[in-house]
Amino acid sequence: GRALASRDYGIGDPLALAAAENGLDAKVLLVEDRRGAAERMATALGQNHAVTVEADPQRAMLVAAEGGFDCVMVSLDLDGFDGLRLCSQLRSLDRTRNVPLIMLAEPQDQNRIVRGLDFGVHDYLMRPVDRNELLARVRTQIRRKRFSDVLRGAVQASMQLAVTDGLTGLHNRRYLDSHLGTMFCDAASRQRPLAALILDIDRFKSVNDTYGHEAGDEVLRTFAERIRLHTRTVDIVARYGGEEVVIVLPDAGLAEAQAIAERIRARVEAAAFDIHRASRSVPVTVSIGVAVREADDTGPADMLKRADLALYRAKHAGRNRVEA
Ligand code: GH3
Ligand code: MG
Ligand code: MG
Ligand code: MG
Repeated sequence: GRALASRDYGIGDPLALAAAENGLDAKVLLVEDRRGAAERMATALGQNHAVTVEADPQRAMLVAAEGGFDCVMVSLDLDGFDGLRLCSQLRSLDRTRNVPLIMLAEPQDQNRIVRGLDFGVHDYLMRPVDRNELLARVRTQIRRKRFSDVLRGAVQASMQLAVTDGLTGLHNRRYLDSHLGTMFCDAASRQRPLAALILDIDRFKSVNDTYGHEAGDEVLRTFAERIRLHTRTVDIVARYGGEEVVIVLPDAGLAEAQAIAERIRARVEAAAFDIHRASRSVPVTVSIGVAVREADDTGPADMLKRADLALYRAKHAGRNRVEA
C-alpha cells in the first residue's frame, strides 16, 4: 500500500484519526551493521513496511534528516560507534525530533537503555530480537506517531483560526489587541516611530443594499487582498470591525504612513470590484485615517483614537481620501 507519512493528513479530515489507527505501510529506517540481524529484521518488517537499512551512522543521520521516516531503529553497538550518540543527535535535530526511535540492545546495555529512555528514546528491543515483538513494538510506535501528528496539526490549525478573520483571512481584532501593546512599548523604548491606519470602505451599506450581503462579502474579500498586496509582512493587518481594517506599521513615520495609505487608497479606487453573483463590477473607494505614536501617548489606544478622528475628517471632507 501507499506509505502514510504525516504530511498526508489533512486538517479536519475525518479519516485522519481512523488512518492513524493503522500502524502499517510505514517507512522504517534500520541503523544496523550486523548483516545477518539486519537482513532478518528487514525481511520481517518488509512485509508491512518499506525498510531502509543503513550500516554507517553518519550516513544514517543524513538519510534520517532527509525525512519521511515513521520510525528509526538504532543498534546501540555499531562498529566503533556509540548508537546512543546517534539517538541523541536524532532527538536534538528539528527534522527528526518527532520520529519514533527504538534502540536495539543487549541485556548488558541496561545503563545505556535507561539513559536513552531518559533523553527521549521511545522504546527498545532486546537481542536476540523476537520477530513478533519487533512487529508489535514498531507498529505501536507508528500508531502513536500518527496520532500525535494528527493532534499537532489540529492544535496548530485551531491556534491559527483563533487569530484569523474567517471572511477575509486577515488577522482579527483579538490578534491586533494582543500584539499592538507590545509593538507600542517596543517602539517607545527604542524611540522608533510607529504608525496606525484605520481604513473604512465608503458607502459600503449601499453595496449591501443594492447587491445583497453576499456581494458585500465578496467586496470585503477583494478589499482585503488589495490591502495585503501593499503591506509588508512586519505590518499587522487586522479586520477591526465590519468593513474597517487597521494596519499597524512598525518603524513608519508620518510621511511614510501617509504614502502607504495613499497608495492603498489609489489601488482600491483604480479597478472596479467584481461581484460575480450579479455578473458585474462596482467602483469602491476607501477613506483612511493616519496617526503616529507620540511621545506623551500612554498607550496604543491614544494613537488609534487619533487615527479614528482623522478617518472621521476624511469622511466629512468627502470620502475617498487620506487624512492625518
Ligand atoms: P461610510 O463609511 O462611508 O460613512 O458609509 P458606510 O455605508 O460604509 O457606513 P457604515 O460604516 O455605517 O456601514 C458599514 C456597513 O457595513 C454596515 C454593515 O451592513 C456592513 N457590514 C459590516 N460587516 C459586514 C460584513 O461582514 N459583510 C457585509 N456584507 N457587510 C458588512
Ligand atoms: Mg462608517
Ligand atoms: Mg464605511
Ligand atoms: Mg464602518
